[in-house]
Amino acid sequence: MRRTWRTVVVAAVALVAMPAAAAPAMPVASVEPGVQRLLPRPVEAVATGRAPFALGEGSHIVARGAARQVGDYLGDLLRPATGYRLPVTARSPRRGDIVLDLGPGKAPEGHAAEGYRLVTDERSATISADTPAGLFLGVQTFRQLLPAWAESRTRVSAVWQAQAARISDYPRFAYRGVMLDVARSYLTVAEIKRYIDTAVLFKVNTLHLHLTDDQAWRIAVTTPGDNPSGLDYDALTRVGSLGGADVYGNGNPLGTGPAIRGYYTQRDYAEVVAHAKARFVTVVPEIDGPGHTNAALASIPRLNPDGVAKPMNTTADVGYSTLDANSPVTYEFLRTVFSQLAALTPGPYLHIGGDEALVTGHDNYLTYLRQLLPEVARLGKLPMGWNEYAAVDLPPGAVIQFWRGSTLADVLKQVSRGAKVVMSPAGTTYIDQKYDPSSPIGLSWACRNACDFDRYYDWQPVRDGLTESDVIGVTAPLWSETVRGLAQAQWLSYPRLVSIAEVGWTPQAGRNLPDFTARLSSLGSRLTIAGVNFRPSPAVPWTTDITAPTQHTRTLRGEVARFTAPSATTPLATLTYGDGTTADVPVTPTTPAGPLAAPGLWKVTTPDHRYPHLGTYKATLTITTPTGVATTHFTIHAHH
Ligand code: TNX
Repeated sequence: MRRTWRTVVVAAVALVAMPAAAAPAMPVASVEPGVQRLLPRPVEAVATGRAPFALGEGSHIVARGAARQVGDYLGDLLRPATGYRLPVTARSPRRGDIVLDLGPGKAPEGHAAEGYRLVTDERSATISADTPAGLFLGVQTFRQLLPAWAESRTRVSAVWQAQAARISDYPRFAYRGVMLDVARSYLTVAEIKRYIDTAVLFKVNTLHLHLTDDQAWRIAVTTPGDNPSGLDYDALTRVGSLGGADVYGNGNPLGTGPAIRGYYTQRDYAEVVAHAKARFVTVVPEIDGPGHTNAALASIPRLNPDGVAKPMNTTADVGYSTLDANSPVTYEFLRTVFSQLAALTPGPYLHIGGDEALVTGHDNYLTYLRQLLPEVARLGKLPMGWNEYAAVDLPPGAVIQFWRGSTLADVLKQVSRGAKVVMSPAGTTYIDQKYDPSSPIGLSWACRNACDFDRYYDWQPVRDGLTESDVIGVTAPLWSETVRGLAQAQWLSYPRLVSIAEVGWTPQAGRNLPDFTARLSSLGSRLTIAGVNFRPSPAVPWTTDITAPTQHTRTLRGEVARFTAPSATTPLATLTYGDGTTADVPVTPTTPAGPLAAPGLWKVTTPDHRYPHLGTYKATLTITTPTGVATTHFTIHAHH
């Protein structure tokens, strides 16, 4: 339950000194102000004032045909916390069912690809869309209308209600991305999957994987039968994957420890792609070149003009390496790599990098792109590249990832010829940057002092002479020179990735910072309960959610409740037992907070408390944190 000032239930509890009559079996209901806390903000959402939707023991998920896979996904999400069976069936909807209604003309007009409608009331929660992707996005909205406890992987006592609302929603941009730099520091397949699972909650639909760089090569390439130059592709992982970004050029450590090593077999990669696809996320693989290629040059000697392998280099240095634009071996190599990647990648794009080729030479840079781009086309894919690559003529539909303005004239020229732009301006999308100088990890070249969610929110992605239709979306790159593993990746991502997700989803006119900040306040609970790390920004008035199950005991003892308190170091719990006794009771975090870790759930325990008489008591638990006071009520059936 939420803090009292946001709930409708404060009333109920005349603090009973005597056993309460006819106490409810469940904690007292609170209907959360659902539509006001959705992230990203929908195009149109109204609270209708009807009775809320209530998910119950007997609820079904009604989903037919191609809607079934989304129904299965939703069932898997909600079963652990609710403990309900939630069968996915084709029955005609009954009261309390979730209905996934798929069909032409169901989404808001003109938004068939990803648009959806969501109506919740006492009869049902109905999501309608033209496509399974639209249903999936509607499911993410519905998920946020439920109590944050719905994210729990274990059963929780809560009232599974969603505010009655009518929502009509669709994205501003089709491409809403996040980029993981697994080259500088590795993430396991399981970590990438977990990362995806969280990002989709905010309607992120693209995962850009930066697979190779100077420091390491992370994707297995098999040696093809047709191998004219006899290249040893196995060396890319045997040698190239052993690197990582460990230290700055001056030898100082980059992160909390050395970079994490590893690589993906093609099966691993396919597994990530399949996991993403099941969540309507497109994977965009990047093989950077002609610069950022030291790991390849260190793995395969023949890629070097002198035939001698470069040494691996595990500093963060870049800008010193280049493939040889004038060697046929280079293109033989690239053809092998990109054709294998294309075969494993259902999405339309192959990202060719193209950034910071500082020692390639301009003519050689042009030569490289003019030879590589036709290969991409031959594989049936559209090229994507960092904005430098707009130096050559691009095919219509090619995508320019705009990270800095230095090549703006080229970008505008290519856009006028039919190229599209994904905005990743470093100063407002690079989530690898420190939040502020006190951040233990992160770089600070692109954003120096105040780099919290507000800066990443408050910008206009259509600018610099570009029009709305030139821009297909946004991406938040998480460069990983300083990132070690999933928890740190999450810490840098949340809440800033949510800012970028809303920039990508919500119309500019529908966005403003105070409103976004207010909506963020309930995000901390949801992430805490989901077990997702984040940085509890001091600028957000984080809310507390409490769960306290009904008790059947004459002597109350041990754990009585759990709660979230994202930024509190010493929350205070006061328990009014319902028999005239009140006491401050101990709280302990399930996982402690640290400079790189938000606290986990807190537990409330009570010293043994024996009720004076048999009967039913109504207890009240109040949690006080620096950002507010939250109250819940629970029932104790005091029997023998
Ligand atoms: C610049 S952005 C890079 C990356 C680094 C990043 C660190 C871009 C296209 N190149 O190689 O990892 O800065 O913030």
